[in-house]
Amino acid sequence: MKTAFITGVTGQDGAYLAKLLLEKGYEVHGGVRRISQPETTRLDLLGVTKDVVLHEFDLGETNNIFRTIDRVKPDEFYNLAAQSFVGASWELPVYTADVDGMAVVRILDTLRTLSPETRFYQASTSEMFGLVQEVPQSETTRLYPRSPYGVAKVYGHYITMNYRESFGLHASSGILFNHESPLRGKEFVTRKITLGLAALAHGGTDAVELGNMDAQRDWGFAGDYVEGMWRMLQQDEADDYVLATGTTTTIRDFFTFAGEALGMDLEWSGEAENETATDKKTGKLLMKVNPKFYRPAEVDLLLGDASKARETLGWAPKVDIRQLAEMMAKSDFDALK
Ligand code: NDP
Ligand code: GDR
Repeated sequence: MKTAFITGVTGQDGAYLAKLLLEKGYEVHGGVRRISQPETTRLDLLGVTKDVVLHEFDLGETNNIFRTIDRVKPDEFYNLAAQSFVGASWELPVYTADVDGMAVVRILDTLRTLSPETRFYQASTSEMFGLVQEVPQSETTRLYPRSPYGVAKVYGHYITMNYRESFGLHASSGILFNHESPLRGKEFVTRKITLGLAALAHGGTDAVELGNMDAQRDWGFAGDYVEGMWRMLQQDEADDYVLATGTTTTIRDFFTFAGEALGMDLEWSGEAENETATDKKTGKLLMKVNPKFYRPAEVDLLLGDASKARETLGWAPKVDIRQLAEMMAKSDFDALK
């Protein structure tokens, strides 16, 4: 039986990956940080909490990482934990640098010392591409991060590559484009939209307030993406791979797809700070722009080229953007019943 350790097991991807690895017969260990109220909601929703061995774990704590790896010595180590909200990274730049950047070398250096046979996965991100250099973006696209989060993740990405090249560790980075699900954190735009629309569909009156409606994202389903992570660690050679759908969508269009999934008929009017959406059927205001959600620097367009993952890993996403919007909107609608 193989053993895996997942940092960030309580997060969206951690929960889906834990379920996938359990189904594949792994012994799954996960890192949980100490907070005032232990939170295993996502693992509970997937019905796997009791099957995961949980360890007290914090990315900021070098000796804790050292002891945990010494105890578990996993066959595979997935580093999914992070301060993952781009918007918060301008308010928490030093913390984000430590947790999303420095922590990666804490783990890699411990693996090098204690468990060099362990295969390592780093959660890199399309946010590293930042200011558009080319479209679509692939493993060879120049990096130009636009947020403290993106900058920290670039360090994590390059130090993973460096430990692979310096010490021969089986260390891979997945450059994942945005992936969502009903388990997505409520602060991310897709979930904020589907939660807000579900409440409006149930008779609520609070329009969803959003920022930049023109940003474009390549959105896939988290369940598909964790399968790609696992496939990367099954290769004989470690490498870096983009996972993406190859389709990009504006925030506005995602909003429309989610609204339509709940039976709404959207009408858009105004521009920029004055943009609004209403439901033609009821006349209800569904969305208004609030500039407080604009970011100091924006990533305007993400569109990924996942040919390498398709050809080498045999990986392909199964859920398209309309299916994803519908899945999330209906899940939130049902949960509010
Ligand atoms: P989530 O925000 O849902 O989960 C983050 C996890 O990290 C949570 O389990 C959280 O714990 C944990 N965590 C945060 N800080 C620490 C810390 N100091 N020590 C230990 N654990 C900590 O993120 P996702 O599941 O969406 O993303 C997983 C990874 O993939 C992240 O690294 C993210 O940056 C990256 N990524 C995500 C993409 C996406 O679209 N989802 C795309 C590309 C990359 P707690 O539950 O206590 O908060
Ligand atoms: P992102 O996701 O920054 O791409 O990072 P997010 O959903 O936060 O933003 C996507 C785009 O939507 C615009 N936007 C808003 N965003 C939020 N959160 N709230 C709003 O009200 C709002 N209005 C418009 C944003 O400006 C942005 O352009 C996610 C995270 O999962 C990262 O961890 C991961 O690395 C990247 O995806 C790939």
